Amino acid sequence: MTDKVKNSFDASYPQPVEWARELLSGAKNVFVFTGAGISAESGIPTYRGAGKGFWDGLRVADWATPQGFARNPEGVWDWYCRRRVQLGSVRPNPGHEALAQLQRRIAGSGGSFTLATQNIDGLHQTAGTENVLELHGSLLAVRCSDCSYAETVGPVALDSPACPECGSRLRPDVVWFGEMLPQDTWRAAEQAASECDLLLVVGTSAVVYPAAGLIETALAGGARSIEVNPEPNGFSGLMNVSIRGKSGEVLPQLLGYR
Ligand code: BJW
Repeated sequence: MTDKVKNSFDASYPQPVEWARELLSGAKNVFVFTGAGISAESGIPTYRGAGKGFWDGLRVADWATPQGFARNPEGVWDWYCRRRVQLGSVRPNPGHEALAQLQRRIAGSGGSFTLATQNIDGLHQTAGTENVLELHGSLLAVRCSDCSYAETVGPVALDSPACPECGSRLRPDVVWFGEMLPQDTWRAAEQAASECDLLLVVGTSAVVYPAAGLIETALAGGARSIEVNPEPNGFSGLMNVSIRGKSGEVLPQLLGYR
């Protein structure tokens, strides 16, 4: 692979998709970091963005913080139940599927592939990606507010939120603002980001920390970088290649699966 790496806005360089393909073909350790945008074409709204984020007009502090849950446990529980049930009718899209195939291709050629997602919808796993690092937990699981009890429940509504082990209140197994990320998952993601030679960032506004810091970790380690997003984020200027488009269309094209 050529030593020259330039931003895709450089007119003397190939089209972003071709250039990104070249970076990918020379990569041995790939780290993929995804956000809500990859599931948008599956019908799950993103969090942010005027007129298109499902948090538009919602007081986040009421729904996605431990304090909000403490004030209104039943309302918050029901809100998450409704969102969990909706997951029963969504399917992975070609973007999720292309990444699952990329993992198989890289594993088959002796390389390493790690996917860390901020998403809580389980669609990477349904598409076939293995060992997904769920940085913000899972909407398909619940856990106890007090003890270590946790359970995967699938896309169902539960009306009895008492822990079967200690009787305390169950809660969604997601990470709310002000809460620590699951530490083993976080450590694994940091290690993979620091060791990768290719970073692929898909469908995130990259404003939520510490997750977004994985981008900085990978870049600080010298990784080449590709982003796929219809819109720029705060890290776009640092990427080697920025592909402006929907991940369900771009990823199959980029990865050669369509
Ligand atoms: C497409 C597309 C298509 C559209 N194709 N793309 C440092 C600095 C400042 C603040 C902090 C900091 N460190 C910590 C903080 C506080 C806070 C934070 O980051 N706040 C910022 C928002 C200011 N972080 C935390 O509180 C975290 N915990 C923590 O730091 O603990 C440390 C600690 C704790 C206690 C004591 C001491 C220290 C926890 C963060 C938890 C985030 N949880 C949520 C909610 C999950 C549950 C739920 O769903 O209800 O996770 S927030 C929400 O945002 C969700 C997401 O995973 C996360 C990221 O969003 P994402 O994925 O980027 O989505 P969007 O909507 O923002 O962007 C979508 C993108 O897709 C856009 O770019 C579109 O263009 C694109 N797109 N269509 C491709 N078709």
